[in-house]
Amino acid sequence: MEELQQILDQALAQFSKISDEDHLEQAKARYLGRDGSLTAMLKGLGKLSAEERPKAGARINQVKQAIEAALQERRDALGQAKMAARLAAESLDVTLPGRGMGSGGLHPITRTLKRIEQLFHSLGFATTEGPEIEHDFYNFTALNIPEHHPARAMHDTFYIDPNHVLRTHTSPVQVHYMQENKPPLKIISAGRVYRVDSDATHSPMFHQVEGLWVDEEVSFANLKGVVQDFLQRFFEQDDLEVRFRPSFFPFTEPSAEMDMSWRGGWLEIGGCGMVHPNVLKHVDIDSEKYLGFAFGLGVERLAMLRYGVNDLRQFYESDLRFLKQFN
Ligand code: 2U9
Repeated sequence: MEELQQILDQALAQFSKISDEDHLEQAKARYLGRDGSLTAMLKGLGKLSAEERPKAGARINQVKQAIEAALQERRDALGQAKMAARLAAESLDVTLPGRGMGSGGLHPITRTLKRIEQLFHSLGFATTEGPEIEHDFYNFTALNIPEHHPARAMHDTFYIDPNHVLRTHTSPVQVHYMQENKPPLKIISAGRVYRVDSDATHSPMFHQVEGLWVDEEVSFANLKGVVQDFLQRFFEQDDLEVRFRPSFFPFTEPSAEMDMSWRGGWLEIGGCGMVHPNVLKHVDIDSEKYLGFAFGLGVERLAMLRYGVNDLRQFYESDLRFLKQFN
């Protein structure tokens, strides 16, 4: 019986030192396993007399239950310690401030385009779009740009093949529109255009906005009014003045360059004119009955002036420090 007490003391002492679940199960085998010390004692009961056996059996069972209880207690304690360690390791401080998500913004040129379109919509112009790769008929021929005009040269225009170019202006969009719609027409087309040119004020890809108004009675005076009204609203400057200087474009006659008043001087801002009769003829509009005016503005130029940017290339360098300033 003393031996039983020793086994129990030993088991309890051993279990309390174990801090690993696998080791605990191995230790259990030493007492309760097939070759365990307590199992050996149970087997030994047969050698006892019938008188001694029940008492001894009851005592062994008592110790067995005590060992099993201690084992279970230790298992629970180890399980709880394991869970506590895991919770501590994976803990999340829900009181920390959130990291947030970087929200993107519109490119300054996109913002400028939207603003331009909005202002022309309010003047009754519809917006049109067209492809950036154009047949030379739409980019040049229909716009009265003759076969050997320098604008058609390889050093000015990006050719896809001998008959297709990256559009050099947005005017071909208006040619498509005039083929598909009858006057009166009042449209603007804005978008990317391409020219072989690159320095602080020229990018090989840039944006234009062009306006076209074709009707039975439209005049150069209407053109001046529309352009001035647009520029005054775009720059939020009611006393902004516009000046027209005679010029030449193959697709307009008469033609003019447009300047606007800026910091006490004049700044060239675009070109314009009355649509050349040959352009109307190319799209089967009766040039005796209808006439129209057209104008073109450089979008980067407008954006640079409005935002105070002095190098056009900054728009296309994808430098977030620059771009973030507009959002
Ligand atoms: C059609 C007929 C005529 C559009 C015009 C200009 C003059 C012009 C420049 C402004 C700055 C190009 O981006 S820029 O360098 N544009 O000077 N544009 S008249 O004339 C048209 C358009 C469409 C059917």
